[in-house]
Amino acid sequence: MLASKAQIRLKSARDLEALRRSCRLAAETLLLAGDRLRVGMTTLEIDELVHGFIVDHGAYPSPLNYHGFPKSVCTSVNEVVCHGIPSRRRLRDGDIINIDVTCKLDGFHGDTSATFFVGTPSAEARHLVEVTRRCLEIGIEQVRPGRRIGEIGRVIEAYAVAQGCSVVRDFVGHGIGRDFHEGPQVPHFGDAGRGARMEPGMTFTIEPMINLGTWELEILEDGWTAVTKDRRLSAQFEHTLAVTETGCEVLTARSRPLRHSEPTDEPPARPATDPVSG
Ligand code: EYF
Ligand code: CO
Repeated sequence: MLASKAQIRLKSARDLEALRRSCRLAAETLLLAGDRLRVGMTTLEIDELVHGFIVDHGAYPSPLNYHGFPKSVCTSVNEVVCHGIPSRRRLRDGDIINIDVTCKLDGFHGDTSATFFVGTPSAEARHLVEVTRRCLEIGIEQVRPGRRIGEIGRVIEAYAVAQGCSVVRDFVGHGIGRDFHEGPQVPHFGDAGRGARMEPGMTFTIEPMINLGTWELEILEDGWTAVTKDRRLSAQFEHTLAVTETGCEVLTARSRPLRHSEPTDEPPARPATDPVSG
């Protein structure tokens, strides 16, 4: 989200039950999107898939009409940092795509995203995606009562820079609950001493956007799509978390690995025709 001041609302046990359900649905939707991802499909087809699955489960796709956003999911390809609008653009072999799913179920939002490989990635795309995945993991490891929010951004920035990447500064993680975006803001860069101290019942996202080149962005003429200023690749992963008495609960944790993003036990894809028997 864009930086803004908003109230931090602690969640009750009952609120957390509802948040768990919306977050589970968001996670299942992202798994489905990964299963269906193919070279040659359009990002509009991803939008239709996500919209249908969320609505079929009695929920609402939170991005649709949010501040006027025209679609149900954000699809951000290659140099697009975030808020890519689904379109008739066809995915090509070697593309990377972030699919950012948020749904509202029984009054609460769940928000999660991942970056996927379309076909076979370049070495630099694989490096960026693995660095970004790790940035989210190490951010999550900082979440516990008494720590400041700033600790999350400090470790993410240090790791990303050590790996030769940069951290987007214009968009940050956010509190989430009955509103899609609440307090606190969760920067993915900066000083450990900054921000509120975490307490049990806080719920927020961590969603680092990591670039291969400069962290600077431009917004395209459509008014939504954020792209890297140098048009080099950008990747992002996101989870929704709750601070617990002892650490945190990843509310959007997945029930199985994400196809086309995380390593799975599946054998690699076989060629269409068998090279031995023809
Ligand atoms: C007001 C939008 C508003 N904003 C944030 C609206 O947190 C998100 N994903 O993890 C997130 C997703 C969407 C979103 C989808 C639409 N919007 C976009 C860009 C600018 C803006 O300014
Ligand atoms: Co978010």
